[in-house]
Amino acid sequence: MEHLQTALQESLKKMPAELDARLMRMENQQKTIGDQLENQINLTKGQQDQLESLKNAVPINFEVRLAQIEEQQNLLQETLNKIPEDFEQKLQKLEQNQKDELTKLGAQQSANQVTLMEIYSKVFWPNFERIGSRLFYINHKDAFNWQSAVDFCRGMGGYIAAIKDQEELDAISARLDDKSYWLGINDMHSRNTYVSEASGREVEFLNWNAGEPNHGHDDENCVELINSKMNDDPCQKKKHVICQTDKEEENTVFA
Ligand SMILES: [Ca+2]
Repeated sequence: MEHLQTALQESLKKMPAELDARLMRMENQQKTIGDQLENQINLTKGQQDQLESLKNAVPINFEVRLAQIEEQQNLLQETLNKIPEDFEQKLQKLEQNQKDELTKLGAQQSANQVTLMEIYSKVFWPNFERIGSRLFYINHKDAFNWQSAVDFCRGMGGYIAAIKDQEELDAISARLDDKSYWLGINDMHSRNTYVSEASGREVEFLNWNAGEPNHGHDDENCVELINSKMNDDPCQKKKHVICQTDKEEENTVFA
């Protein structure tokens, strides 16, 4: 019994050291597990935060809006698919329509202008007629010296005529008999410088008869038209006259 007691005591004496060591081991294990658990918890918490912020970022009606966007995209795609053929056709049609309208408008405008010009000329120059692109009045019956011829045409609301080109000369000549007609051309101020009475400028077109201008007797300063040709003749001689309505400006109403 004493022996047993001694052994127990011995054992009890040893115990604290053993217990301590075991307790230390357990404590360490527990600490390791605790650390791991804490890491695990932190990790989970981080994921949770992430999820939370994602949830906040997604709008509440996300699904609805996504569906709308999808629908819009489909519509857009359908429209885009249709564009090449439709668009080109429509554009061509539009362009053609526009061209047609412009052509019609142009024709209408020209017609209006002609009508207006005719009305205008009838009101202001009732005795003038269109010959080529301009209006003329040919006096076949009276006889004027050159200055009276100038005055006569002014009295008619126009100017004594200077012919602008061969085409006009031909058209006028076709309406004349074989008599003489004064033109609004002279070289009174400077020999061989032939000036238009209407414009005050040197004329650009002359069609002299053979041997003219001859400045006969030194007093042939006015130009007549006879048998489709021009001749310088004394200004005091009496002849018929041709009048025009315009001053031969670049953009006259009847140019
Ligand atoms: Ca002559």
